[in-house]
Amino acid sequence: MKKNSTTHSAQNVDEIVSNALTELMSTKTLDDLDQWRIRYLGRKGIVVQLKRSISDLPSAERPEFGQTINSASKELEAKLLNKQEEILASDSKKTAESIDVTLPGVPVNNGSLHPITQTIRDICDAFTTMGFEVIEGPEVELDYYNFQMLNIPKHHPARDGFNTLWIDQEDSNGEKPMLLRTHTSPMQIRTMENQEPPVRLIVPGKVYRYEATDSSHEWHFSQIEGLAVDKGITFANLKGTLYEFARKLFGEDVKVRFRCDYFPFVEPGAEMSIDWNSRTNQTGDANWIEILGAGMVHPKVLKAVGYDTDKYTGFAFGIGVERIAMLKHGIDDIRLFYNNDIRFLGQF
Ligand code: FA5
Repeated sequence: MKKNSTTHSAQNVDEIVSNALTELMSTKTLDDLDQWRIRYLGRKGIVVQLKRSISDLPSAERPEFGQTINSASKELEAKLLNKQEEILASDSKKTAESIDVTLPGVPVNNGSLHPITQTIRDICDAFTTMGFEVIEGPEVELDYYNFQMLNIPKHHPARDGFNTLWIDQEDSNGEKPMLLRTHTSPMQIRTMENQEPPVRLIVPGKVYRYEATDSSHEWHFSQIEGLAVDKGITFANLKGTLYEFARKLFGEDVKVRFRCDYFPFVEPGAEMSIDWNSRTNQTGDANWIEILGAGMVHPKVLKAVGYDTDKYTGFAFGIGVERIAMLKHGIDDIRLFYNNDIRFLGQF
């Protein structure tokens, strides 16, 4: 309403109030209601314009017209509040009605342990029931523990087999003394340096090698080292322990192959394999997957840590965890474990 159209009569005010209430009845939302409030009760709204127009009246008529406008204004404000409550109540009723409590719930996706973590736990369980203790060691290791104390001095050709990732830090001789451990075997030395026999432990952990990946090789993977040193330990104890481990993990009828192998820190050395075809219900000749290296701890290694080799002998092994997980679940590509594809990981 424009100022010059404001006429100064109670009848005119009644008309304005009546129009306002008709409009108010048709508002459905809080937004509509706010537009209505601005139009009638806002700072530049119709009620304010009416109030300003009082000064145009002869002073005798001003009080009565002022009262008319005040009561009109109060009425509009009260109706505004009522309408607001009405709209809010109907909104919450609509929300409540839109929830169908009889619908089935949305399934929640539970997280699960990574298959390699699960396999590490299974392997550790198998060995702890045989009396082995679980320990851990550093992934950034010294050449001294990773190679030298394991009978692999500098320039030994066996170093070529462990494609090493060196830490880029030189000592005063210009040599790099630190590396990412290429196997868990350094923990054999770290333990024996600080503990007298009997020793019976396993060491799960990550290892790193600078090598090309394929379906059975990763550049970072997990191993579980095993070490037992005591009086009278023989190669038969080693075989018996590893066969029992295989049976615990894969069942009584697991098909295992044990063959000679060479590692400078054991004598004699061996490797153990499991038949992929019998694990995955395939026919034909055995398809052997190497799962671990092992052997009797070399007397040079025992002497280097100060053990009496006339009294003590021991066996050691290093298990490839990913290979065990592949055989357990019939997974034919090791790289799947670390692609972080939830469609793969979600199966475990
Ligand atoms: C070693 O690492 C020795 N330290 C094992 C050992 C310990 C021997 C104690 C004697 C006494 P090797 O490099 O073969 O050995 O690795 C051991 C196992 O780790 C292998 O049998 C295999 O299962 C797994 N492995 C080796 N290289 C890879 C790789 N690139 N990716 C995945 N698994 C691997």
